[in-house]
Amino acid sequence: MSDQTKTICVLGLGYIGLPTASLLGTKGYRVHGVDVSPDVVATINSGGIHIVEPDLDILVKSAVQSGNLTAGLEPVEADIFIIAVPTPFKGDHEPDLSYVEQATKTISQFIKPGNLVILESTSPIGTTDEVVATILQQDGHKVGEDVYVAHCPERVLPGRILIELVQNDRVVGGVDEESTQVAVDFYETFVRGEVLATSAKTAELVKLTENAYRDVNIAFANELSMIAETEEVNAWEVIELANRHPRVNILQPGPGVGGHCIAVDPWFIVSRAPEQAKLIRTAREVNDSKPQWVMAQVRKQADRFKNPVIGCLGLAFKADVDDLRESPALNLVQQLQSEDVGQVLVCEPNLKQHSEFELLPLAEVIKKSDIILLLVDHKPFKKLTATSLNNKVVIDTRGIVK
Ligand code: SAJ
Repeated sequence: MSDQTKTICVLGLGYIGLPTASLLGTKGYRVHGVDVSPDVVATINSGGIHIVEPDLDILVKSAVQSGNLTAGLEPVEADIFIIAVPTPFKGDHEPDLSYVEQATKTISQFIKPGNLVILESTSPIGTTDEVVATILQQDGHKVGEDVYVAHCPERVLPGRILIELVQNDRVVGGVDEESTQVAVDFYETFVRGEVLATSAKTAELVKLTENAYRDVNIAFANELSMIAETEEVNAWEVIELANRHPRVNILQPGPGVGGHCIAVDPWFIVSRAPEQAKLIRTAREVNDSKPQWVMAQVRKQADRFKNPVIGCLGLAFKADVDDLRESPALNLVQQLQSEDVGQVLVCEPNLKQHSEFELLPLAEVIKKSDIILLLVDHKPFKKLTATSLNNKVVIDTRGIVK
């Protein structure tokens, strides 16, 4: 059987599962996507999407119209199963693997000899073997003999998902050599980057390392921005000039680190190696403390007004997405509201509505506010200039107002 006549079942139709399922659908595979939300399933079956991501609407529509992508609440038999469910943390930053366990149990009854099971969810070291392979084995499947299990962590950047899904190199680690090879062969059918073979455990740590590395580097920028503010110098100018050194490349400060990846994954390393992971833990703490520092800045400015109106620009966790998960911007706006620091007005151009806040047009927020709190570097906000905000107090956490 040629690869493209194979059937694929994708578990989880979120930011990774849906782009992957629709891409594979347009590459000729017959794909069935599974999600626990009836609304998500209905939206996709009608050719629509429930998340904001450039060009995803076109891809999903085309995959659904060709008949190669269907969605449902239950899995179906398939040649390849891809698990792309969330791996959040719970309690004191301990990994919550219940979605991976549940997904594995759900597909177990549909698995036949010759099938390949891939875990794409970012996972703590050992998950592919100790959770996925172990559950399948307990259910009577002969992992390594006639069922192949591998980890291939997703590494796409929200906002560039469809480009990076194809162009990025992929790291593929099986629970045994044959599983690795079968999974590598599959990814090579649609990835233009290199597909790099390793073990499942190494692939797990590679992925966590990538996000911890970025977190540590953002923490450096955030720490620097707080130092610069105390010294009354512009942190972004410092960084721009320091980056003119051939071996320096500092990232950008912001109101904190959000999203379901970078703010979460480093904890998977810390929880497994608490003694050794000192720098990784500190970076997490620095980034997590940044919203409180911004909060203090807003309070200080708000004290200058009798009835301050605070215009908050952006709720999403980063530029040009609608994703609110772990968003420092959203947390800050919620805190400003609950602590009654002033009247809060909100503009979030990537959302149609929000359950807690009325979303207003940018011009209206600017006109009515005393303080402009710039939280996300969305494209429309990048056009703002000091002149257009001339009589306002501006707290620019992203350093974008010219
Ligand atoms: N951020 C800054 N300053 C920066 C860069 C980012 O404050 O210079 C903030 C963003 O505003 C955001 C957070 O960090 O709140 C994370 O944003 P991001 O763009 O760095 O990363 P994500 O979470 O969108 O995607 C990351 C990517 N990982 C790496 O770049 C190493 C992506 O490739 C992964 O696939 C993704 O995590 C994931 O799913 O794990």
